[in-house]
Amino acid sequence: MKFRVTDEDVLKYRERGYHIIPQVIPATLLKDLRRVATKARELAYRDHGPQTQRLGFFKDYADELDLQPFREFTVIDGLNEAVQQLTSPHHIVKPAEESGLLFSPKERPWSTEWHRDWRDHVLDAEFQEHVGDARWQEILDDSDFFNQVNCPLFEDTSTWYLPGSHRRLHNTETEMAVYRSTNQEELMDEDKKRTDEELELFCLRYCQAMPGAVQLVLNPGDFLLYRNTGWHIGNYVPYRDRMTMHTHAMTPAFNEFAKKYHHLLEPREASLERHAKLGS
Ligand SMILES: O=C(O)CCC(=O)C(=O)O
Repeated sequence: MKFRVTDEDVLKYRERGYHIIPQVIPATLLKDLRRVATKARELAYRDHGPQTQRLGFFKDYADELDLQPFREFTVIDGLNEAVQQLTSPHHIVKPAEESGLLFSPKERPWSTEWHRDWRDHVLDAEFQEHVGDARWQEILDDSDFFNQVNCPLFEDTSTWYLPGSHRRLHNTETEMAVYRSTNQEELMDEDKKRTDEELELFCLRYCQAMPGAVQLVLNPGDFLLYRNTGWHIGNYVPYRDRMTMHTHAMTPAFNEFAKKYHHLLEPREASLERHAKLGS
């Protein structure tokens, strides 16, 4: 096997909810990816405003972006085998055309709220109607679902994660107190109450307030796989040159789930887009 994954890594991935495979991107591909990611960042700022944190679905940009390096990323020799070792033989890294990149903002710091993907982004009534607690617990326990990837082209310390939270149906009181201590408007300083430095430190303190959370330190080409049903957060500063491949390890079951319920996430996506534009 090209990238080493031990039995202990597999066990830890199940328990903690994240694992980093070091340096999966070879140097020549890293150079090509940095070149196209720089162009992609311009397009992201152009289309979603200077405070945006992502560009998704490269296939929508096929006329403007050279997609070849992204295609090469998804089929890096030995990568799917390493992911499958950590998860199951039917996991596969999502095709590049359907993937995206995460960026640093151009103008001001900001952070997302602490969140657990999917459950926190759909309305309660719709969640109960379409999924419900019992099915959700099965999904949390099933590693076929929600395996997200961050793979940075430059050093990246933006992502924080709370190990072991990915399989819990309910949050603790302390976690909810941290979550409720602020909101997205304040974390983006929409009222422009803070200087850039005050805002940066405010966001950092909010990340640090989550008990047991770890700041993930990713070097160029490191491949972070994480169950994004665990508490996590992205904390952004313009001085960090962030360009991070952002994708998923997919399975047939997760594909089906994502397609079936994609419409439930639309209000959340519209809200992030609105915040990114307001924040600029
Ligand atoms: O920027 C990050 O690393 C986190 C992104 C995030 O929170 C998400 O995709 O749900």
